[in-house]
Amino acid sequence: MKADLLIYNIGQLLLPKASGKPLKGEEMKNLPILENAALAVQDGLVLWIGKNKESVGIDANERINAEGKVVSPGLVDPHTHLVFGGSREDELALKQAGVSYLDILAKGGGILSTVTATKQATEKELAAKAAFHLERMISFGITAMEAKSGYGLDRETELKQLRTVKRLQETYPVKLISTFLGPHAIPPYYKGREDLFLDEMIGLLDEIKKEDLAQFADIFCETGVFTIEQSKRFLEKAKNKGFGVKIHADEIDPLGGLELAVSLGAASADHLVAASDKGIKALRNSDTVAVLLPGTTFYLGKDQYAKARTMIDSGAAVALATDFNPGSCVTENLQMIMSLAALKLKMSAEEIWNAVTVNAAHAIGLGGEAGVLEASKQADFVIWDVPNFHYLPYHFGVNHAISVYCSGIKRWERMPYGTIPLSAARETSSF
Ligand code: IZC
Ligand code: ZN
Repeated sequence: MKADLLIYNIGQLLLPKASGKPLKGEEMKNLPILENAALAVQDGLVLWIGKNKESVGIDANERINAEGKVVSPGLVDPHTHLVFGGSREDELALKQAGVSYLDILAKGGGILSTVTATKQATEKELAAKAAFHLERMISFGITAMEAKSGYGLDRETELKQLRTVKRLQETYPVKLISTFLGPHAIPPYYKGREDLFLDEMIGLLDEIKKEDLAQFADIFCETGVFTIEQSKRFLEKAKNKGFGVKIHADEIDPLGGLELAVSLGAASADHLVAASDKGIKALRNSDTVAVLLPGTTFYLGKDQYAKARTMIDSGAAVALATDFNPGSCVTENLQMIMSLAALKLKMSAEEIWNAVTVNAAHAIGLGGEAGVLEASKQADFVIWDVPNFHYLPYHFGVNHAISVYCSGIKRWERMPYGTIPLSAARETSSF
């Protein structure tokens, strides 16, 4: 057998199971693993997966020794606010002084401050900045992800953000899904006339569809932002126009966004820290994926995390995401989120790996296409510098990726240890 590339001597090859539906409840505990494995790639696709000893006959142009370490599908990040202008480090001191996220927003800061900076940036500047963050995400092992608009709140700037995502879709090898989040905050001019603003955002849906600028529509359903009724109105319109739907639901107050998501057949309901028991029960009987964002809870300094255990134990499908954004979760590191899922959400390592691969893919309409490694699928994978899959969430806050491949091409690689001559001790140390 001839191949372009052979990765051999893989200690654990993680093979999360793809099916037409996300993994729910007990199914999330099942993480198929092939030990002492090898992986062959041809023309950007997985050609063959098998035991290392069976790979000897493969005639590969390039051979990479994984040195007994872990290889997984590329990670999938199903909730990010990738494209924005400026930054909000000035709000950190306000947070330290006890001013809440919603209070900062109500005073014209928060999302609204990013809206001002995003309006001021040119499309080229936005693309350069988003590309910087996107490349960092790839370095952390992400090969498929979602990016939302929502820092425009007017036609011109929302379209500018969505076109930026399109530009990145065309120039980067990652699978990038675009979401229109026009109803992300109420512009000050529309205070008291929220429905009028919502009508304006609904009015953009046809144009966005025509230019194929977004695959999903999303809304921030929260106290002081959009009500349940407004969320229902917007998402129903979007769904009727052929968009997949998502919702920022029950992050701070339990408004019933989860119940709404399930009733609409949403691809995902995101945040869910304050989700009701009724909502969690409804989730169990649906294919809506609960996208949990523990990095945000951590960053906002909250004690109460989403009830991942109750959700999974009652049979729901859970995914994890960074929520990368300039206000409530400023990190591109999905590996850090995997650690928070272990420590704060009490998810097992098997559940966590499924949550950042197959289930995350389902949450953005890429079920079976991303987050999997199977013959004839795209060869998106990561070689990790960890001895087993339990190790990654355990050792937190760092980047464990050795190299990251999209369609069989190495797109990121860390500096090999030993290239910086610090000490002879590193020759004998591992991890
Ligand atoms: O910029 O604060 N929660 N939207 C809803 C965000 C966080 C992003 C931001
Ligand atoms: Zn968000």
